[in-house]
Amino acid sequence: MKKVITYGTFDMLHYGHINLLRRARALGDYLIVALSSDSFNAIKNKQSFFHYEHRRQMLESIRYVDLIIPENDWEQKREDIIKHNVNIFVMGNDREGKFDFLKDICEVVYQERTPEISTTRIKNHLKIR
Ligand code: C2G
Repeated sequence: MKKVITYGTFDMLHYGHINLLRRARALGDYLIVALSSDSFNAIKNKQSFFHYEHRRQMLESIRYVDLIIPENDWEQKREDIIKHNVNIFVMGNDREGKFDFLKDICEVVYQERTPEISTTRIKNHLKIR
């Protein structure tokens, strides 16, 4: 079984996230999403509209997602990949190159971001903080 992992906040789930999840899952047989906790969002300077539990609830309803684990810090990736026997690490190419240090333990794939859509854009349009 080829296992894939990806990380993110996935706030206000939109089709850009879904494209990422669908493409990540298509690279293997099992997709783990490490979902940023509310405390880690604060470290990332991200104020998510939905708290972790609601973001988790929405993500787990997506057919491409097989397992959700919390992402609590920047440093846990290596441990997660080893612990879950992950073969492929996937992130959007807005962070191209940032995770190449993981190449000694898994394949690292940066996927094209979906243009025109972002949580920030949705929030601004709806005038949400
Ligand atoms: N994404 C995308 N296209 C968009 C918007 C987002 O492909 N239009 C991808 C991002 O590139 C990312 C994933 O969807 O791979 C989740 O997006 P965010 O929640 O914004 O992820 P981020 O906060 O950058 O999390 O340790 C990694 C961090 O947790 C990264």
